[in-house]
Amino acid sequence: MTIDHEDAALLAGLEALLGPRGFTRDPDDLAPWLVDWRGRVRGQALALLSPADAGQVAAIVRAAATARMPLVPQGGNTSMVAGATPPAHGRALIVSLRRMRAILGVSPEDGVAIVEAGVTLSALHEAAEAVGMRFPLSLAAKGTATIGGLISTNAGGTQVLRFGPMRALVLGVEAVLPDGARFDGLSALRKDNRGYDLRQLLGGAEGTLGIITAAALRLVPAIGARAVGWAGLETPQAALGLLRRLEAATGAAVESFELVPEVALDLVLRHIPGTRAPLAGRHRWNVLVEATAPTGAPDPAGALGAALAQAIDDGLVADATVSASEAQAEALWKLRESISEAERADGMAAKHDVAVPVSAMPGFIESARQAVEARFPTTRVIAFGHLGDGNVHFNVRAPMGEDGRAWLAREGAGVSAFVHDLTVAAGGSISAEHGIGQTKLADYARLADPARLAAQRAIKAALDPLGLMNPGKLVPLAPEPPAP
Ligand code: FAD
Ligand code: 2HG
Ligand code: ZN
Repeated sequence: MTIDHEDAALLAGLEALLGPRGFTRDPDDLAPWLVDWRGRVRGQALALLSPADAGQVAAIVRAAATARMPLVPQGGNTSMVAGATPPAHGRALIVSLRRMRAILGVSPEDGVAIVEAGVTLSALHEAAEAVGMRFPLSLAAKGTATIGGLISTNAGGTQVLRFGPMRALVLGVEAVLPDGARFDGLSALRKDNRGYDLRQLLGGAEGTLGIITAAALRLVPAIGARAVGWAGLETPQAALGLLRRLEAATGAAVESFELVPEVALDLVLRHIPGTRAPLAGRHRWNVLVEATAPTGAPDPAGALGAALAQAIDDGLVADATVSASEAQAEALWKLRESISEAERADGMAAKHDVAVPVSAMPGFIESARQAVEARFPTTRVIAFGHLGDGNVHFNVRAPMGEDGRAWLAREGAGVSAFVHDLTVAAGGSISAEHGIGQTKLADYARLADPARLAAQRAIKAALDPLGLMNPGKLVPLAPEPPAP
């Protein structure tokens, strides 16, 4: 990319501000951050900026506004929708929050952790556990995904059933707005009714309204015990029936309920070293369920085991097991959490993250699979995930033996449009938890309610009139007015 005189001056100023640890233009340093986690979307950037504190973030944003330079906020770059991947054309700078990883405070009394935006989810888990608390949101990318990225995508994960998504856990944020102003909303008040809630607006904004530099997050007491069960059954409908039974039988101790089709388990067993089948036989569908108990309460393994045994006797479940140790619990979770990695190792897929009303999801999974396989013969559907939230990842894999990348380039948009049309027809959302990013932008623009789009564009224009914050993500451009 050629650089004009003004951009060269901007880059020199930023290099002086950030120093060698915070500024690089070396192609080898940039390479991993120019491509999305799935390896589907590539972009380009003039430099990778890694500020050390919120003051440096504000200085970057002000300098970029003066130079009309687009900025792409980036955390762990684990986005499933290429939300943190810079644009393929034009000028942009990546602003990585990864150096800002201080745990600023953890208060068991207030049930609050205050952390910088670059802290990983795993580091937050550890900090909370160290004081007898826990942060009740988890997902497979926890070692890499950052608090800033999780808030900006309003991430879900495997505990939404009980604790809600990221937005429900954010008590306050500190952010730099597109004009360089610093918004200090870290006070973590449990009640605060001063009008529009900027904290919630920045949550799920995918970096289009500013850069989050720190957050105050809700903690809950650490658990006393947990039990993880794995059940094999015939249909998603049976799985949902099982969830309702388990909730009743365990006194609402269920906090995760994840659907795993046979095909996903097969991929994990084939591609992920150290995994083994949890049950003796094979089952078209499986669920992983976790039940927890507070300190001092009876171990939930008893109630969970009894309820699963009853479900077998009643013919709802074919076979089941309950973890007898923490190592067994971890081994069962590894089967569920490795699905994305195993699917990636297996080849390309058109990925979808759909929500429909919970009770409609079993029917949707079956009817949408049949429709996709009829319309795109030889593709292979893999639908897994958060059944209890009415959200599955309805991924469509390339036909066997085809070059997956070529197939995706040729058919991907058509397959996704087809799946998204079915989702909207079922009253659903084309993004349950991953966001819109780049990969869902066209279908979002095509299918979203016009009032929603207009309000979203108005908010973007009001807060980021120059359109410099993560352009090309989340907010579709308004259509060109018709020629006179
Ligand atoms: P990035 O990918 O770096 O960025 C994501 C978005 O946030 C981008 O738009 C970026 O511009 C913006 N952003 C990042 N940091 C900031 C900041 N400080 N300020 C403003 N904007 C910012 N997601 C789920 O919801 N549920 C799951 O179960 C789940 N499982 C996953 C499993 C795997 C194996 C992987 C790879 C991903 C998974 N994801 C899941 C998706 C992903 O982990 C989440 O979207 C996560 O929130 C992204 O965090 P990140 O730090 O990697 O953000
Ligand atoms: C999960 O639930 C993630 O494991 C990733 O949201 C989903 O890889 C996917 O499609
Ligand atoms: Zn998910």
